[in-house]
Amino acid sequence: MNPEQPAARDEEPGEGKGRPIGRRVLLGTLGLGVLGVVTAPTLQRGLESFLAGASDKDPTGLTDLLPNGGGFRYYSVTSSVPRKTATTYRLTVDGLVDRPGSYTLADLRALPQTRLVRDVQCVTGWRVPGTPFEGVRLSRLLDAAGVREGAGAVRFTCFDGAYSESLTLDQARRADVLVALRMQDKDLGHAHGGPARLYVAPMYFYKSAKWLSGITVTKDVKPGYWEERGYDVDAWVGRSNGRDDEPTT
Ligand SMILES: Nc1nc2c(c(=O)[nH]1)N[C@H]1C(S)=C(S)[C@@H](COP(=O)(O)O)O[C@H]1N2
Ligand SMILES: [Mo]
Repeated sequence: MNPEQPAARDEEPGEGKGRPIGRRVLLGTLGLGVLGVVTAPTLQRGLESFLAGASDKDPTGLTDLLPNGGGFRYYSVTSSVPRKTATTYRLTVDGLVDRPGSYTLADLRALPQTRLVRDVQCVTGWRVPGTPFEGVRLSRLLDAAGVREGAGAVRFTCFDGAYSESLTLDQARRADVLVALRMQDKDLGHAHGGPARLYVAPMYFYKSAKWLSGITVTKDVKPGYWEERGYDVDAWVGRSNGRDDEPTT
């Protein structure tokens, strides 16, 4: 990405940085049999992308059993992401709050869980109907931390070391914004951003930061990874990014 052209849309949210188009075409010719053989992260990424695409056309539903099947594409802006387990995972809450702190996965699981079933819409066009997400309302974590006077936004960071997102405080406090621990009624797997990802139901899926590790209350919105590259901060499905998709909420 050329830093002099921050608004240029030559890089789509979800299209992995530097992944050549040719790879997808190549993988398409290899077929599904290669799954057990390919382990390199970048190849795996391209492969999962191919499989997700294949699942759209698979009447048997067999590819739904494969990583990120069921219509989802696997997206990461980094070529590899460290794995975090129930033992090593931490979610910190800091910034303009009275009680900064850190949650383990067990801490998050012990809080009241909210389950939402909504469509998922990526700004590149793919949509997955009726997907259950379950986790802790972000508003609960903000209330527990005690948001200070003068705060206006929330910034999210990820343990992939690169991705970030932001919401206004009003958006962050919506009842349909979760720190999700489960997706499709299963614990969130690594590929989908586990152990915990953000889930912003009414917005394009790039707002739903995977591998969530930090929640920082700030004064103003700081544009996230894709927003620095030209995508809308207020990413309402159907009312942003020049798109007219059916809203997801
Ligand atoms: N950390 C991180 N979160 C991310 C992304 C990413 O590259 N890194 N991609 C975003 C985009 S553009 C989409 S469409 C979804 C994809 O989620 P999935 O891989 O579970 O399908 O994650 C969003 N959250
Ligand atoms: Mo996306």
